[in-house]
Amino acid sequence: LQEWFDVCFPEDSDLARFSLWLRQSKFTVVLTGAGMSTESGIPDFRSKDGWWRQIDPQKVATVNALENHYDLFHQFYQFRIRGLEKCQPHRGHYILAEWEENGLIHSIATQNVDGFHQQAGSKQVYELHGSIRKIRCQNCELPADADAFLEGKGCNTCGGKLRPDVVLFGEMLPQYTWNNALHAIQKADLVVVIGTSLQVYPVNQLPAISKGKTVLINAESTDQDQMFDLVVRGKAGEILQQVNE
Ligand code: BV8
Repeated sequence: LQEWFDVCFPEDSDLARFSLWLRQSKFTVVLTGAGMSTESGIPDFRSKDGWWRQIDPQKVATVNALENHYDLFHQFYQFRIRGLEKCQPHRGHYILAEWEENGLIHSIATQNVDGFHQQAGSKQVYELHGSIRKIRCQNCELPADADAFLEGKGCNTCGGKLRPDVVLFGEMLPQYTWNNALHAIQKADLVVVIGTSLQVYPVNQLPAISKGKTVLINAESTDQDQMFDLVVRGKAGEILQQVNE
């Protein structure tokens, strides 16, 4: 393996170390955030072109917004769902799905609600913040049709407000999914965190729980950089392609 290394990555680069750890690891868990989907054309939240630079999350991504400012809430999520229809997973999503297929990684815990990991073929995906593709009634909790939500209709069972099945600020994360992700991270001997500012609780507590090696792949620095064994600065899709070659 070492001589393969010296050929592929002459200098002892960060990519070399990441690639070695990935191939040596017995149980790797990947944790992704919005930075995993920006190369698909989906804005993230907190970098310079992020959603929260244009709109206050308290006004659209909270239960209060859903209950008291439904028009703005609905407009925000309708716009994001429609934006998704024009985008698809990029090469990086497909590489992670291949790595699961050939046993290089065990699972992906994601904060993303776009469903791109599953669309690219990943099977073991823990959607910690839910899915924007699924719609439910806020009142009776029954699933509803996405088109009904996009057309601004109410729940056809009880007339309640329809909403995407995402975790809004102040809402609990799905308990079963959270526990699965937590156990996977606790078992992992390698945790690879990709494209997240690690600002949102409780997901931002996960990297510190890992007893294994931790790698952070991110375009910008985060306030947890120094906690990682390795920080690879750059774009997720590009880095995953370079390591995959
Ligand atoms: C909860 C809705 C228990 C879904 C979102 C005060 C202090 C601490 C915590 C709190 C506090 N007040 C309130 C809280 C709790 C709150 C929280 O953490 N607030 C923070 C922001 C202060 N958390 C909650 O409310 C959570 N629930 O705690 O429940 C509870 C329950 C009841 C009562 C009390 C407690 C719920 C959290 C879920 C929030 N939902 N959105 C949606 O519409 O999507 S938040 C939003 O942030 C998204 O969900 C997103 O998933 C999440 C995380 O963002 P990131 O993925 O990290 O994206 P970000 O833009 O931040 O970073 C992207 C990074 O990628 C950047 O660094 C960028 O440089 C990089 N990048 C970009 N492109 C690339 C790249 N890197 C590589 N390659 C690229 N190409």
